[in-house]
Amino acid sequence: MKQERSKQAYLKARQYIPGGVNSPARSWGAVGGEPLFFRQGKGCHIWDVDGNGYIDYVCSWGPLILGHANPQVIDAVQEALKKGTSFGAPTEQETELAQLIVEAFPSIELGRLVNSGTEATMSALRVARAFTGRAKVIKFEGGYHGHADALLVNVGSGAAAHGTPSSAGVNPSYAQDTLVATYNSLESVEDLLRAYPEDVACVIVEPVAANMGVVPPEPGFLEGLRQLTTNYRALLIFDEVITGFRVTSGGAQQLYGIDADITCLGKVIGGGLPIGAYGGKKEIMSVVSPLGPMYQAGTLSGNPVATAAGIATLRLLGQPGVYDQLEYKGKRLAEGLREAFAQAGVPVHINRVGSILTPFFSSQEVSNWESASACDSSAFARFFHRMLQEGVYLPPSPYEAAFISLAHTDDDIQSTVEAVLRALR
Ligand code: KE4
Repeated sequence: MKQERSKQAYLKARQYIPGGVNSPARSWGAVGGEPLFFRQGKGCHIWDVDGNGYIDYVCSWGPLILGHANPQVIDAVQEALKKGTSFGAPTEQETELAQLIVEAFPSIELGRLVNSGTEATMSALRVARAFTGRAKVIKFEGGYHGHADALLVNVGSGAAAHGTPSSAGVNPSYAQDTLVATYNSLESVEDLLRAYPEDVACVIVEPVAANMGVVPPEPGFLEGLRQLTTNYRALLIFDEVITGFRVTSGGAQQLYGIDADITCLGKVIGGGLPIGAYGGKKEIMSVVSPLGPMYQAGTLSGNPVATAAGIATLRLLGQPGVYDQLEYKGKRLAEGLREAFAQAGVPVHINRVGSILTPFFSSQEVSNWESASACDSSAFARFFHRMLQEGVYLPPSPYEAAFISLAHTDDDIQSTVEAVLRALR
C-alpha cells in the first residue's frame, strides 16, 4: 500500500503542529506507525492522500452518522454559506436546532449551543456547581468528557491511549475536587457520596461508556445513579456527546428510560461541523447567563453554518425507520465479526449498543476500565494495521468506539467481515 504522500504530509505537519496532529486521538499512539492523512470522504468510504480507499468506521469519531458528504447536509451548508458565516447575533436557525433537541430529550427544557463537546461538559459542570453551591464532581475511571481541566482525571480515549489518563498541567487544586468512581459499580459511587454527603455537585457519566471502548451500563446501574444523585441532592449529568441521536433519537436516556438533570451533546447534532450543547430543566438552566449568575459564552456558538448542518442531519435522522436501520447494521456487523474471530480462533469480546461497537481482545467480559485496559492492546494494534491493509479504517485505539453510519451497506459490512478473515490469517 503506497503511503509516500502521507509520510511527507506527516513530516511537514510535525514542523508546525505538536505531534503533527490537532488531536492526539489521531496520532496512532496506541497502535504504532504514522497516521495516514486523508483528503476525501463519500458515504462510508474515505481516501488517503496516496489514493488508498477504506471503509471508514471512525466517521470523524461519531458526527458522520449519515456518512461523509451527505448531499442534503452539503446542500444545507452551501445555502447557509451564501448568506454569510456568522453574525455574533441570534439567528432563527439556532432556535430551530435547540427546538429539535428539546423535542427529542424530555429532560431538556432549555439548551445552550456551544462549539464542542468539551465546552458542553465544562459548562454543565459549572451549571451544577452554580445550581447546588457545591464543589465536588464524581466521574468514572476511563470516562472521557473532553479536555476541561476538572475532567482530565483518570480519563479514557486518547489520554488513556497515550498513558496520560490524568493530564500534566491540570492544577492539583482543580483535580482534588474531582472524585473518581468505577463504571458499573454503584457501591463505588455511594462510597464517595457518603464520604462527601453535602459536597458533591454532580455525577457525570457516559450513559454508554465509549471512551474505554464501548462498555454498556449493566442493568440497574443508571437507575441506581439516578436514585443516588436524587437522594444526595447532586445533579446527574449524562454526557451524551456520543450517544445523543446515536443510540436512539433521544439518546441513552430514551433507550434506558432515565431522565438526566443536565445533558451534554455534540458530534451528531453538528453533522460534522464544530458544535456542542448542554441543557436541562428550566429550573436548573435558569442559572445560566443572562438569566442567572453562571457565565458561559462563545463567539461562534450556534453559528449558521454548523446549525444548518445539524438541522439537516437531525431532520434526516427523524425519518421513519432510521434507528431500526442503524440497529440492524450494528447487529449485522457485530455478528459477522464474532463469527470471523471465532472461525479464526481468536478470543475477542465484542460490546455493542446500536451502531457503536468495540472488539476487545480478551475472552473476558468488559464492564469497566480495569477489564478494558487488561485486554491485549498489542493484538488490537496488529489487527488495526492488518485491517488497514485490507481496506478497512478502524479507530486507531482499543479505547474507542467504531461508528457505523447509515451509509454502510450490507455489502460494506460483508466486505468488512471478509477483511477480518483475511487479516486474521
Ligand atoms: P469534543 O470536545 O472533542 O467535541 O468532545 C469531547 C467529548 C465529550 N464527551 C464524550 C463522551 C466524548 O467522546 C468526547 C470526544 N470524543 C473523542 C473520541 N472518543 C473525540 C476524538 C478526539 O478527541 O479527537
